[in-house]
Amino acid sequence: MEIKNDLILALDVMSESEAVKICSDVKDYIDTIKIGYPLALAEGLEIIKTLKDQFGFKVICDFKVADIDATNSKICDETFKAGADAIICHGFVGSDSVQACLDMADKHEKELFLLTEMSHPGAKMFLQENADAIAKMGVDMKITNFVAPATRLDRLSDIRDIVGEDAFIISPGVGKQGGDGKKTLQYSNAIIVGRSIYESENPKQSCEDLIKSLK
Ligand code: NUP
Repeated sequence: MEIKNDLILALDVMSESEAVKICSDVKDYIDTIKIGYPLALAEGLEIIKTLKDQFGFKVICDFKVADIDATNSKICDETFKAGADAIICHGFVGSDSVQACLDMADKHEKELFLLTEMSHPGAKMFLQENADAIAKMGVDMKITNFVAPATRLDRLSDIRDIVGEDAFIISPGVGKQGGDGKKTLQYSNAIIVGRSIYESENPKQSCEDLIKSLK
């Protein structure tokens, strides 16, 4: 996936009007947005098409799909039918659940991102000790897109080693969660940034400043 300025906007705002306002502000700098449950639950899956049609963005749906295989298939099918270019799934549920997501992504000729270790402190409780195995499972399943944390560069580096140079890693946790964008991009292909852009007084300026800081 080609991502302009190696920057994905996490659009966790709670209404279409806020979403459209932020997107209008940053559209010159961004071509890929990530939508999660906050906006999708507030506005419905139609928001995907609305933003794609209005701004021409690629849309990654961060639904952290984590159910049994049959249910994962249905979740992914609906999400791709609604226009998503990619979906994020969890790996801890095991390979059958992840394979269901992968099969549905293939069927729609769209992309799947496998979440390995999460970026927040709580990820150390259960997820961290299994994250390498999750990444390895992804490699064995021929998955090429991964999500790994900007908040722990040592772990991001470990995960890069496991998935290999040709894999595509996107990393949340820059800005509000404490991660550094430029350092993250030593290991990652793109950063995911939410609040430090959409909560800013001037999202356009924040975006511009952030992109400068990555160079
Ligand atoms: O490990 C993860 N950490 C994380 O923050 C996996 C994620 N998908 N996210 C998401 O990235 C989170 O739900 C939010 O949408 C975004 C980070 O936003 P912010 O901390 O920059 O506001």
